[in-house]
Amino acid sequence: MKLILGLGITGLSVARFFFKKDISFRIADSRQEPPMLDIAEKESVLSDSHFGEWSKSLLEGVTEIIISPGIAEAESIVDWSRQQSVPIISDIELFGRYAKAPIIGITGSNGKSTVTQLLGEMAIADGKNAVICGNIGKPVMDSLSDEAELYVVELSSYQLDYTNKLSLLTGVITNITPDHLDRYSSFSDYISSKLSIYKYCQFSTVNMDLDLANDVDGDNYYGIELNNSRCDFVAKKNGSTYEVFHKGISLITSNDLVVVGKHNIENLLAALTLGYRFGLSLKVMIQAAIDFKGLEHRLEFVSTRNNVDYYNDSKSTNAISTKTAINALFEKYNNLTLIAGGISKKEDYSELFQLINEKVSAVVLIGQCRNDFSKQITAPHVEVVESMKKAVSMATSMTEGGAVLLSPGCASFDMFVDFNDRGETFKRHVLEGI
Ligand code: UMA
Ligand code: ADP
Repeated sequence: MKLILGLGITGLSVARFFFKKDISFRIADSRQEPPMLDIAEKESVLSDSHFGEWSKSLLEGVTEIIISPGIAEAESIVDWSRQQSVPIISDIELFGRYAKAPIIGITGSNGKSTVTQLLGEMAIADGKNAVICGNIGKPVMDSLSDEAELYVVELSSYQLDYTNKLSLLTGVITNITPDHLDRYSSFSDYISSKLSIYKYCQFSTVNMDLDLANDVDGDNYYGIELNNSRCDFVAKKNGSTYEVFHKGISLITSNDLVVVGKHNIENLLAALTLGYRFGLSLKVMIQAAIDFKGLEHRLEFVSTRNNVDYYNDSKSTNAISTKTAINALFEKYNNLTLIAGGISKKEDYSELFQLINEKVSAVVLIGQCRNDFSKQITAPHVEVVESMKKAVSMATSMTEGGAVLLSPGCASFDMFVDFNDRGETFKRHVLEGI
């Protein structure tokens, strides 16, 4: 008997799979009414289900546990399972047992979803039946297909933590900066979690700009401003333009792209290196990069009103991604108003505050940390408001020409369902012209 822990989208996808395969399973969630309960009931995939506090009896007769990534190691059920030597695996490990096509894995603190989507679009443009899945929002167990020719899978550190066995054609860590430190006892534990991806790679793809690059025994490398002969793909800056090269041959410049910023060049280099290893055509990958509009809520251009451009970067939930957004837009605008705040993470925000003080003309703060942040920001104009509606109207009144950027650098759950809800709310107020 298998035990599925968690009835979110991961648990539901695993339950559907076991139900279809006639594999007996029990499912448990520590909430009385887990998020996917209604759907699971409608699909009639549940029989042995338990909701509410974990109990040891859940483990009776269980030979393997498939755990949802949101359930921390510190939960009692994990501890009991370890004591009783019941193996715990991720949905990713289960997926690896059944996937017949090559798998490319993408992890990192920021840029995972963007690289996953871009690489998937490159493969599809090259005529491959490529499936984009994983932490990006589509559970891997809902994505298995006999027709798939390639799986492009976004992997979170949580998923990697519960993975023991997996075979990836290639994989990459886009970057590593402090994140999710509520789940890890130290930054070095988080780094180890990310680095574990390379244990599973037949060919390791390495970002040479990563501090740990020299510790990894890589097969394919990329980087910015590098004259390293080991690099397959590099980008060089000329004025405010980046030019991308493959083995010395110029392929594309940043002026050809819809997405902006150095980080998106880095994301492009990652996708090119992974795609080239799989055997995608360079020409097709470059055209797909030109056509790539970027993902919603990631430095997404919303609209221009009264000579002000509005950008939605709601997916920014940590300091580094807000720094990245400010740096990217500062290359284009010298008048920048930032909307930030929410639930701050357990990380050091001092470098972000310094950058804001140097480059941002006005700041509007929202959310739980707004008063705390306001004490540390000395930009010329700082306002603290209660709602997104007020934040947009305040930012609009403070900005004459230039750009307004929503890039919270914090989690959204104090005011919104999630980052999607936060971004949609921002866009609605911008488009309503408040
Ligand atoms: N649960 C418990 N007890 C707990 C914690 C959770 O019972 O102590 C239950 C919850 O009640 C919930 C269930 O576990 O019903 C599922 O939880 P989950 O948090 O693992 O969520 P899923 O809906 O299965 O979504 C997960 C990922 N969520 C997390 O890692 C927190 C999704 O990533 C991912 O898209 C999805 O699997 C498909 O692979 C989200 C995310 O925020 C977007 N990821 C983090 C990030 O990107 O930074 C890692
Ligand atoms: P992830 O899936 O790792 O959270 P996303 O592609 O969804 O990454 O982007 C999350 C946030 O990080 C967005 O604010 C985006 O603008 C920013 N970002 C995207 N790529 C990078 C990168 N390579 N380096 C730093 N920040 C990035």
